[in-house]
Amino acid sequence: MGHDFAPMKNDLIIRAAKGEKVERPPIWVMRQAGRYLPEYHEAKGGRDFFECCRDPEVSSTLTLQPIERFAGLIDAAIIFSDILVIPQALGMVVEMIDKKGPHFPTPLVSPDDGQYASVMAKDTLEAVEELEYVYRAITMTRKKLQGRVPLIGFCGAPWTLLCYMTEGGGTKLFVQSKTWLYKYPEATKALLQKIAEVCVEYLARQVQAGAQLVQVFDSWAGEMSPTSFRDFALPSLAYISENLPKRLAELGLEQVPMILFPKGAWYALDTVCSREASGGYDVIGLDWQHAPAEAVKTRGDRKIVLQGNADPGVLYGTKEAITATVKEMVEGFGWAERQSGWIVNLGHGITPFVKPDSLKFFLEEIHRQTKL
Ligand code: 1CP
Repeated sequence: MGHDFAPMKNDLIIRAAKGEKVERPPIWVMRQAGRYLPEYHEAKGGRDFFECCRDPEVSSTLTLQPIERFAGLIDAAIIFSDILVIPQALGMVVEMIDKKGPHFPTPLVSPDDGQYASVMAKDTLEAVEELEYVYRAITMTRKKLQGRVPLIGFCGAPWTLLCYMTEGGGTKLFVQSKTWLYKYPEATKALLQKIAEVCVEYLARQVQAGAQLVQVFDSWAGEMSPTSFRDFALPSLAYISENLPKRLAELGLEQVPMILFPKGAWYALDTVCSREASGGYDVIGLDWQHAPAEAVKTRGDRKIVLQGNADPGVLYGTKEAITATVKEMVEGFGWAERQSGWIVNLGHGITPFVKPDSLKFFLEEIHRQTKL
């Protein structure tokens, strides 16, 4: 199923993700399409969030908004969707409540719960078939991009998805997910493995549809202890990075760079930079609690690219504050000496109420300070 996409005019992020020397560091921003953009609200109108995800025309329009607004300053698009489409594909009901976030009316309660059995029994291929609308949105977006910048596909990491599936939404206490982890460890491992299998197939289908890099969002990795990360999260993350390349080869598709964003897992940076432990992610996303120079030291001479990691909150601050944060990154990631090994991003998604012009200034500062 080959597509006839336009040749790439800007493939900077793909070259950088492979560890190549590049003319400037590529930039994209997590959640770059979203609530801080007035045009997002305009295009979304009163529509339900998941309804927008399911409509390829709307999803591709939203994906392109930051690319158009920040033309020439931004080097990748990320498909407009959500990590919670996997629980939906596994048969769970997920609603998006305005200004509150995701809500599962019936989260997973215990391994004896009939819903756990039906999630586990759901056929993986059948589950990913239900996400056909994502693949159509990706293909449509690639066409609309006309080679301007590469398109990133994504999924939620198994542990982060398990948190939502058991908590039923966002949480501060992690009562249910920790109950699963420490009371039902075997059922938890089985569920993480099931989700990992779906992730592999789902990402492969996104690549088949036109995604040129993929990112795995482990937004709640920081809730684990180093031991629980090693015993629970890591095997499922390694399963994805080991099996996606095999699946792509089986489907006759080109390999794509893989990015892992284990938010808050500073304790595991050395581990996730190790191909033996994490299976082979090309890029590790850092949140803002890493000092860039320290993260570079931890990486050492391993051929892993670091992505990040400005505090998203700096975009509420002054131009001077943004300039200083950019300077710390440019120096800390050793841009002038290396000209490789770094993809610029924030340390987490851009937040609502940020003025789009503050992001523009951040992007311009990166361009200015990395000029060789
Ligand atoms: O440009 C883009 O990045 C848009 C695509 C995108 C992505 C990559 C969206 C749209 N969501 C995500 C990933 C996502 N979704 C993550 C991982 C990244 C992260 O840690 O932020 C997570 C945890 C979610 C779950 C989710 N979806 C939340 C967080 C809830 C919590 O626990 O605090 C929320 C608020 C959403 C809704 C959502 N997803 C995306 C948008 C634009 C929105 C806001 C919807 C709206 O109110 O209009």
